Amino acid sequence: MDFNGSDTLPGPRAEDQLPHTAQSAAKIVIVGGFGVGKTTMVGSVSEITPLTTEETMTQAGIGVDDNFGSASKTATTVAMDFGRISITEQLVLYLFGTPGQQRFWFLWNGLFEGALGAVVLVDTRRLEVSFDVMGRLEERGVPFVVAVNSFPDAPRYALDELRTALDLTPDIPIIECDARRRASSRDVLMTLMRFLHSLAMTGSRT
Ligand SMILES: Nc1nc2c(ncn2[C@@H]2O[C@H](COP(=O)(O)OP(=O)(O)O)[C@@H](O)[C@H]2O)c(=O)[nH]1
Ligand SMILES: [Mg+2]
Repeated sequence: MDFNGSDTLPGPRAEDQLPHTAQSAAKIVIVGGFGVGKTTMVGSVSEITPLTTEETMTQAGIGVDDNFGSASKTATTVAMDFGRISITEQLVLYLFGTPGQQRFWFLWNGLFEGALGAVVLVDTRRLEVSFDVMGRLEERGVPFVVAVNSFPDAPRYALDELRTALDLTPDIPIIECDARRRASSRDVLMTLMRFLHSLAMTGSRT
């Protein structure tokens, strides 16, 4: 980056300014296994240019990151994705896409701090990855919904079959999505917001 010899950082861009009507903000995390579509989802739904820390996969990741089913993927998020979406004129969500790879779990404690809820993105070719992620959310008492990202070559199951396979209790919402589509990703977030609202109404947390 060229700072023209100045040691000051560029100021915020106009598109990054919060609407003046915004009154409350919530932190939402988007978690899931490697290559499941977290960066894609944050990118498709964010109203600001998302920040993404990606690095080209190196030898260091080979054999460590389970690459099955994502052979064409050459970049992986090492830190996180960050985006923002206004749900209403008053409510703004800050989105944090977090790596599911085991070697980045040390980042998780901080990333979950203050999170209102989570979206667990699931790839039906690698359901087993989701168990660890969901277990960690449960440990930390972060409520979540499950979004099944429909890849064309992934086996398709009925949602209640997936609910059973993932061992989800009946109250946890599970929906299909296409993380590349803004409307679909937005639906996922709205499902989470409705779920959080219903938990607040009943006074319970998962
Ligand atoms: N067909 C299809 N491809 C997707 C979808 N979401 C993501 N992808 C592709 O899957 C690859 C991995 O997605 P990425 O967002 O980088 O995964 P991440 O590791 O979870 O951040 C990319 O090449 C995306 O273009 C989806 O809903 N459908
Ligand atoms: Mg990513």
